[in-house]
Amino acid sequence: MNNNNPTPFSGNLDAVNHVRGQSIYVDDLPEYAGTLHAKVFYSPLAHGRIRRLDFEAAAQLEGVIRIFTYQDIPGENQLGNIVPDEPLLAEEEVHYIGQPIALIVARSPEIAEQARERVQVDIEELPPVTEPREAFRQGLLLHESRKFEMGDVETAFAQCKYIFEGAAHTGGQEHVYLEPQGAYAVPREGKAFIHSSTQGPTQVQRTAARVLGVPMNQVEVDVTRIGGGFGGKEDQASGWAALVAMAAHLLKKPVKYILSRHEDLLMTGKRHPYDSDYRIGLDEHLKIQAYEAVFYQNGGAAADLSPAVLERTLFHATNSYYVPHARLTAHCCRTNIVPSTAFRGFGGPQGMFVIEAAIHHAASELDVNPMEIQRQNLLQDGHIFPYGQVIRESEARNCWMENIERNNLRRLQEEIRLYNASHPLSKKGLHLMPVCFGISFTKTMMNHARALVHVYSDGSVGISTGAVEMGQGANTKMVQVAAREFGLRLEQVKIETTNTTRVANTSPSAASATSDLNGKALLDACGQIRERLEALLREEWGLGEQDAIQLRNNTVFVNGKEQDMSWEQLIQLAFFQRINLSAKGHYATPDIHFDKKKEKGHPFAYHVYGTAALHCTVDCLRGIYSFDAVHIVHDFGRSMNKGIDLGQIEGGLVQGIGWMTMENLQHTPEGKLLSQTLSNYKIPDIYSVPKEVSVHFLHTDGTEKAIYKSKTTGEPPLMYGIGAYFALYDAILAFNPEAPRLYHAPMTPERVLGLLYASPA
Ligand code: LUZ
Ligand code: MOS
Repeated sequence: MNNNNPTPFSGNLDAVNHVRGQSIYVDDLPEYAGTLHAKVFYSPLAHGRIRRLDFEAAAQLEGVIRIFTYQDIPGENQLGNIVPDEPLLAEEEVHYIGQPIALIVARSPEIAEQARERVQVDIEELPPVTEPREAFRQGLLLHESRKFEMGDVETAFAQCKYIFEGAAHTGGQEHVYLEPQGAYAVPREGKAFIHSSTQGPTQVQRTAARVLGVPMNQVEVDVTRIGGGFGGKEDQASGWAALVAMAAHLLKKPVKYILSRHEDLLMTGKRHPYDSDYRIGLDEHLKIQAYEAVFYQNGGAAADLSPAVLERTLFHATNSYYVPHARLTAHCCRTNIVPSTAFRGFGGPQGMFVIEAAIHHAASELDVNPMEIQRQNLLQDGHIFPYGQVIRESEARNCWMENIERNNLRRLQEEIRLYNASHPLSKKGLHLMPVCFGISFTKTMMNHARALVHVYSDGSVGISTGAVEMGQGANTKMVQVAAREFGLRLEQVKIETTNTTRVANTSPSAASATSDLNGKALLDACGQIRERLEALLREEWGLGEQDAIQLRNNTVFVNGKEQDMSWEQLIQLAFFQRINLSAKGHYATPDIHFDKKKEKGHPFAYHVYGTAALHCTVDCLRGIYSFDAVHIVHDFGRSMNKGIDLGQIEGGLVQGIGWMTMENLQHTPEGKLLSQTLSNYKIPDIYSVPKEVSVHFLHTDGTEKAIYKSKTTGEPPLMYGIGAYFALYDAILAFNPEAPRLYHAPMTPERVLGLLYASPA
């Protein structure tokens, strides 16, 4: 049955409930009678050995039910998935400030909090390490180092006309999802039922089962939606869920723990800070011949997802540029800060910043605009990434050229030049930021998904997938898929919660892969039901192979002609014929593979391309700045929901600009996070977003590997924000051409001011 009747829709089905405050998050669930509340007691020191713990005063507080330590854990005291190196509750040693040591369960969160203040701990202090380069020197690694190589780097450097080298730093980033981490566990006849604010229901299920010492079928995880994730809840939601599951299991009572914002800032992982070294070599035509980079990743106190994040840094270390001779090395360094974790872009942005810095460095030394170097080096079909994948359907050049033409960037450059010449204390800057992001989990095994579809006997449709709605519009896209496949209106399809008993063994909603993987699994399930309906109609109506049946507008069409049979009548007929109206779908991304021994392969289903032009003004007296406009040309393929996709681009851009300019995570040498409230950790607000953002949908054919050829939009736009750093630099150099080349993000107003008045390095 062929069904090409797209239901055009733009927007998010959750919007109405969101604005009415009727969307349900974990803390909005009605409470079961007898619910208890938990809080962790955490390490006050970054590194040490626990000598003595005294819970007596805490336990005596009225309303405290129990205090659990690692000794109470029925199963394994282990959170680590890639590397088993992270206890759920600390045993003899502590490795970062905020590390959970004990779980206090009380009648209310307030009592648990008071009890926490009464806990006494005596820790023998050990020297902490907070910087990745220092960790590397001491041999403190979370995982073995990785190296991607292509061509003959040394020979290529020897032949380069220009060589520049330097260092770069990018800081961490706090996710600041609106809904903090949290979970609510309810014992049900011995089984653990967990509501969790997670991107990965299966990760939570697996971890809770491990901690409880029970098989996975004794744990059910349910997610209605989450209030933002951005990677922070890809793996790090599991610990909170496992803790409440353990308490609920042992106390046989419902137990809930929703972190306060302060606890969340203190105890949960953030984007990985990176320190990097680069060396770039160009020929006389400004073609990059050789590039070498060494990345020191600050992974924090446990591996968490760091080895996978490290890998994506290597995959994206050359971004949208072709580098024939590359050597990229990355070290996963262990330090005494909270374990760093997934954050939109997953190490990719950190890699892209470094090559953009190298290009900026070269351009400023050679006194050309970085655009001249970019132009010579954008990816084209037939080029090869350092990891061996051959470039096909590259839109790098098209996006870049289209941006320059459509937005009159040559004229804008001239206007900026005139403005800067006539404004001694105010300077404008411009940077063009190309992005190329690989789509698929880099771990090939994770690229599969399932979906479950029920058509009820009244014709209404219920769907379940492994996709977690986190504000990104995954649910809307899933509903669109089912509606389109059955020729129904969106209102006829209901999407259910994401639940491990309906859809098992899910990959987390991450890697920008959610809609493609789950959407295609859903396509498979809907297709099975359609085939059964088609076979029924062929038999009932005596149709031949050549007759085309379509489902459209809630009606059956044969050879384009509307039949006197509505969808509801068809379903009733099928039900009376005892036809199976439910189906389970499956999808596994074809043609992807990667060989870690050779560090070569074809890891990505496709790439997303785009270019952003960022335009800013710097106040050279104060160091403050604003973004006048950002113009984006982005390759959406054939967007299936322009409203959602546009929202993803705008949100990603602003989140990226925040990371590059104002979000400043600072630790003391003792490992204490200084920016642990939202009054001293600043994220972009309505006043700091660009005054104008335009997004042009580049017209392309899309790719079969994307759902309906609608390329994913999740992570790629964050990396447009990297251009903010270099746009500001452009303005700074207009004021102070002697300013040293310093690639140390974020470019806070303080740092801008320093550079405006700095003498050469
Ligand atoms: N998570 C993951 C990700 O486990 N693997 C990935 O490749 C990835 N990429 C982006 C974001 N999350
Ligand atoms: Mo992610 S960084 O959870 O796609």
